[in-house]
Amino acid sequence: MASAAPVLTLPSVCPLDCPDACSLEVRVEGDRVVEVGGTRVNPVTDGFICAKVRRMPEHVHGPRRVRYPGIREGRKGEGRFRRVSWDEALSLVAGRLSELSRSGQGERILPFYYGGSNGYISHESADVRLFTRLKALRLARTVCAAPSASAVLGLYGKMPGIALPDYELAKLIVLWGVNPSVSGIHLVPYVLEAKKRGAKLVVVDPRRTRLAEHADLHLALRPGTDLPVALSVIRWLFENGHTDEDFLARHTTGAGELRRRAARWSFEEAARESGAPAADIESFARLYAASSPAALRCGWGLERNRNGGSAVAAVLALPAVAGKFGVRAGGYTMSNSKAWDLEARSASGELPPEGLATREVNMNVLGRELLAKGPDRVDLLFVYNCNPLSTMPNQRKVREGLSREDLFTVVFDPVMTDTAMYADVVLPATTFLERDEMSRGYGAMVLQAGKAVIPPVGESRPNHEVFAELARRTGVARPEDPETAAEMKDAILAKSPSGARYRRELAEAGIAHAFPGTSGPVQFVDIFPLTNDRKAHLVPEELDREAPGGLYAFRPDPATPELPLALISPATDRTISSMLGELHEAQVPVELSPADARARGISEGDEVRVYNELGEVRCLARINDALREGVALLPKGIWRQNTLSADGPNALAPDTFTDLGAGACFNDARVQVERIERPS
Ligand SMILES: Nc1nc2c(c(=O)[nH]1)N[C@H]1C(S)=C(S)[C@@H](COP(=O)(O)OP(=O)(O)OC[C@H]3O[C@@H](n4cnc5c(=O)[nH]c(N)nc54)[C@H](O)[C@@H]3O)O[C@H]1N2
Ligand SMILES: Nc1nc2c(c(=O)[nH]1)N[C@H]1C(S)=C(S)[C@@H](COP(=O)(O)OP(=O)(O)OC[C@H]3O[C@@H](n4cnc5c(=O)[nH]c(N)nc54)[C@H](O)[C@@H]3O)O[C@H]1N2
Ligand SMILES: [Mo]
Repeated sequence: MASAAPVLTLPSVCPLDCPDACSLEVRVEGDRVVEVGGTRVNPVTDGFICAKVRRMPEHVHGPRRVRYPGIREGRKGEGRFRRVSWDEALSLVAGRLSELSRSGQGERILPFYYGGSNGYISHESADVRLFTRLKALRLARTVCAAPSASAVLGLYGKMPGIALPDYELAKLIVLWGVNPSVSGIHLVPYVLEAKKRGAKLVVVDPRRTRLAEHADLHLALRPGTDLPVALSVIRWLFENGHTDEDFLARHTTGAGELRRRAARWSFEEAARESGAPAADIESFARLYAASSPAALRCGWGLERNRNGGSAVAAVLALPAVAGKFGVRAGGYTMSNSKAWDLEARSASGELPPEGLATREVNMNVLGRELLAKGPDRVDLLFVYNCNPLSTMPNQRKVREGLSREDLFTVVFDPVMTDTAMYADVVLPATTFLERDEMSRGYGAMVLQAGKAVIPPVGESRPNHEVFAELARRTGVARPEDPETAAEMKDAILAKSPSGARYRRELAEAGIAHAFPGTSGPVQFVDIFPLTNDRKAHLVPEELDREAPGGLYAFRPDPATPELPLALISPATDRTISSMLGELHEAQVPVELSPADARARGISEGDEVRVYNELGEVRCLARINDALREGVALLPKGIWRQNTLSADGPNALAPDTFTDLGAGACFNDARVQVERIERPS
């Protein structure tokens, strides 16, 4: 029977954790989302979006959607819940929160969140207000970008980078530890256009990515060895007169010290550590010295190991040393999130002074924290905007922690994630299509505000509503607190020096630009480092103190003869971190290079065990000739249904810290792979 539901096409904005911040157009029939596509409101979106967000309708209305609050029945991890009212669920949760907070045990409450949907309204706002006033533990949000943010902050004070559209003007593009074909697809057309206009392309990545197929040079280095490669290029630039002395004198500090620290890295030494041929590293150095504008897109693949912070710092020092700034498309792009002087935390309401700050927990050691006894024991875990069982290191420990019978776990999510299966209370969250949001890109330098396109599915509620209600029920709400999305948005804009302009542009065009009227800023012309003296600090003191052995000190590969393979776990085009993973039932194989597979008698489709001292994953094998020898791959964010043993790469990822920023060392996982013999 034909339905009479009206069909509407409504604008929206993608707030998911991706550089591109797409402007969307959503087709809605009655209360259902039926199609999601891109528009040109954000010029970077250019009318197209990724395949995974096109599947939002299935995510919003799918069978794994959490529609009602639930209280656990059965054992932790079984995922059986009894439907309850919001009132019952919230009074239970608020009761536990109040009990701990009022008895001076706020530090037994761990709020646990990351990006989820990256919007300003949905995190670091009403949530932080609630948990700070309850004197709960504080969370160091270090799972991603902590080492790179430390490096950028130290060298350039988070100066924004080259705008994505400017890449088409470059004569040389370097993609370093980044895979835009998957992780930010709107850069790709600009790269291909630049190539068409004669630009050279260099890719630095342990595997031959899709864009590496188009590259003039591909440095297939061993994971974790970017630092010696970058330092050897820096050494060569200094020794062969390819530095811009005038620029170094006027705009930098620490050039002499950087030169000293790079001196030991000949191309041959860098080749020995990285496995990339010395002649190729030298070709790259010569090409970089000779080309302008040279655009360097630094990604996050190189940060996720013991040397990650120093590696990013050395890579980002390249344009300063070689004098590549000062022209459009010359310089670097890392994260552009700091193009905005917007902050939800300070706008969310009055918070206790810093001096009263509670203990901070590093999210990368969630498992350890949940298993701690004594004064540091966590009694209440509140997870939102995050799926830690899939995404945090040392999965076995996280699972053990979540299994603790005396831990009270709340999971607030739109879908029944692997983590939610371990909850005592599940709360249904709206997706971004069911609530108002304001969000910015960290690649595309645009700010957009989106309105709900359908009513909340089931009884789901947006974050800000639930955290405001919990604040009321725990007695920490104040009459002047901004509560609705509109109030939050107003408060955030009101705190920003540029807020009035953003508000006007949002009202007029639905989009605000960080650098209106241009394709983007020119580094060291329009914008300068946001350091105290407006100079680039090539060996910043604070980073030098923090890094073990000092900044730019190389820590060797953790492989052993028993665990020789480096397991990397990059982004895939199926999911965004683990999000949308519920839509993928198929087995996800571990990928091996042909040589490594042959040496182990492994053929395509075999069942294998991938193991190290932390755990063992049983899965299928795929032979991939795009991987260099010695590197294995299992993508990030896979769910329990995707492997034979119901776990993923994080079962093998150590919970050690990067040299800067105490970030995650996912790609320091060293493993062995073995074929599982079938009894015949
Ligand atoms: N489709 C999709 N898009 C995403 C995401 C997603 O999960 N799916 N995630 C989003 C998030 S949260 C982030 S942080 C970004 C991340 O986006 P990217 O920076 O692209 O990050 P990764 O996919 O982790 O890794 C990029 C590349 O680094 C390579 N790599 C691994 N180890 C090393 C190394 O030691 N050195 C070098 N040079 N390369 C190495 C990998 O092979 C991979 O090709 O993407 C965002 N966009
Ligand atoms: N092995 C390995 N692991 C990795 C990485 C890696 O490279 N290798 N990369 C890491 C990186 S880069 C990142 S950023 C982290 C990300 O790790 P997570 O922060 O866990 O990210 P997601 O898997 O996207 O989980 C976000 C969750 O938030 C939910 N959500 C979305 N919108 C809302 C909302 O409005 N409200 C609420 N309450 N919930 C919402 C989604 O449904 C989803 O379950 O993963 C890390 N994990
Ligand atoms: Mo990330």
